[in-house]
Amino acid sequence: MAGLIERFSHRLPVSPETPVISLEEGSTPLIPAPALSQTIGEDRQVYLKFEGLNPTGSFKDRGMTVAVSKAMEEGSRGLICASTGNTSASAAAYAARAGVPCWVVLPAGKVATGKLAQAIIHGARVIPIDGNFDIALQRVIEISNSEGITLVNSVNPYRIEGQKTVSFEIIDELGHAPDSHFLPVGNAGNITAAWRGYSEELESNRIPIPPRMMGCQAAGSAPIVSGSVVENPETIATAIRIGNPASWQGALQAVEQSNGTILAVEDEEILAAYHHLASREGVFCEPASAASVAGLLKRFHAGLEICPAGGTIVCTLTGNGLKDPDLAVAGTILPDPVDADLDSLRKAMDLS
Ligand code: AN7
Repeated sequence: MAGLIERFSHRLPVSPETPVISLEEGSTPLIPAPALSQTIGEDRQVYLKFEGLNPTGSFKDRGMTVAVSKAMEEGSRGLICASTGNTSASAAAYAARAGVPCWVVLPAGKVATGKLAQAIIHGARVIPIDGNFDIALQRVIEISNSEGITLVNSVNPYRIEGQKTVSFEIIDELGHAPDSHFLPVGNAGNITAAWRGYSEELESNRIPIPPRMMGCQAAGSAPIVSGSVVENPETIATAIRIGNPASWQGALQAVEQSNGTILAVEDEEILAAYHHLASREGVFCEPASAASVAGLLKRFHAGLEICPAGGTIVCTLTGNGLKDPDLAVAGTILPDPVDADLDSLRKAMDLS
């Protein structure tokens, strides 16, 4: 399958002169979630848009291919971003592909191991800071302006353009828009982008009504829910540990125009959804991604409206579970090795 720019060139700000920097991103599966659908009941179908199957393991690649291609077209001398991890992994990979340097500024000690490994192996200059994502973002905005290095956080408009394509794919695959779309919210670029995609489909009469946009923030990092900046955001879902989202207005617009909402989910609810997805649906996403499913289940259990009977719900799973292996194995104890003979193995299998 071709990359996004090739597939959607007529709907992206590119021209034949744009050098395409692609890793064949997008075209991710829309996986039915039978166990979740059964829980929700009333013949409602839940689908998981598994963005963790993008080339670097997260949805960020959709925006990155457009941002980096445009940067190359403009003759950029390098890329910079602040990141809770996934943006840095994606930026590092596309910078390697484009052959330009990449600097990533990260909150020290708060980035999942897999993401850090990616940034390093792709050759980015990794700079951990004593400060959170929000401070890192302020700094890279200042430095990119003064040094003429391209900022590839989602404040770069090309990131949002690339990420809007997720909505095109969902509509193509379902043959219609879902009734509700749940997704995790951190810096709020993704909800802004997905809403732009649906809005464009609405304007061009490809769908009659768009879905309700249901953004899910971690309770300890839920500035849009509380209506004020969170100075010291906390959550186990480090990807969305963000207290002052850059696309705050975009998120508000998405929920206002779509009659949706932004809700907060507790870390325990995120972890429950994370384990449910892995053990019941066979889908291993990272904790932040499970916030979408946590939000769906929270509203369902609270008796709040989620989607009409017989309707369709899409939950975006933004990143791959392998990004955060430490969390996956935390709290488990690996059994001691047993002898390699069949009897010992049978015994270890606990077959009675
Ligand atoms: C797995 O990498 O902000 O609301 O610096 O990695 O568009 O910010 C990551 C965000 C959801 C939130 N799920 O998306 C970064 C970064 C995962 C993420 C989000 C992120 P936005």
